[in-house]
Amino acid sequence: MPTNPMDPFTVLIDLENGTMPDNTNYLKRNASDMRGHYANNEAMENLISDNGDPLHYEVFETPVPEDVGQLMYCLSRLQPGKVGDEFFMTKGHYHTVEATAEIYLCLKGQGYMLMKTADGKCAAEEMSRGRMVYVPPFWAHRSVNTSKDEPLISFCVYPANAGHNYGDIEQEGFPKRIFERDGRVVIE
Ligand code: PAN
Ligand code: ZN
Repeated sequence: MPTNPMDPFTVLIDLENGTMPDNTNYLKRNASDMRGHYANNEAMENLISDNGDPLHYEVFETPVPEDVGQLMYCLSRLQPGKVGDEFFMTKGHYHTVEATAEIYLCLKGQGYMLMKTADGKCAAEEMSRGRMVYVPPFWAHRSVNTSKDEPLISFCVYPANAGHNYGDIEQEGFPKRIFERDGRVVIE
């Protein structure tokens, strides 16, 4: 028996609105937090100045201890929109402990999980209600909302000791981006 066992608990998830009403951790990123991540920097500056620095995405958590054996979980809610013709997306990251996987269960919306490895592999898996994306160990991941008017909502679960490495993605980017061209979703 561990010396300090945790008690079981439940958490309410609002499946309709994609929130965790009793969250104790709330992270919000606006357009200005995403500078440098999109292909068109000028479109990003215009979005910030002309549209009041709109909300990009939110993450709701009720964290558990970041210990080996624990599972961290969160609700991720990514707004629809575009920077130029590139769809809104999350920053994306590797896990600091690289050999840790993650499960994303899409609860609502439409989009893709873009994934890449440090040695150049890239993948895009579709996200839609009820579809689960398995992000294997060593794969950086970023979600992209391709809907015109609906948030992309996912429930994520990953080892609590995984940590987040944003710096490498800020430098490397992803080999592919997702655009709207002539009304179609294009990955290139
Ligand atoms: C998710 C992400 C969440 C926000 O919980 O952290 O979707 O994306 P960024 O972390 O890239 O800003 C996850 O992958 N956790 O490991
Ligand atoms: Zn992750």
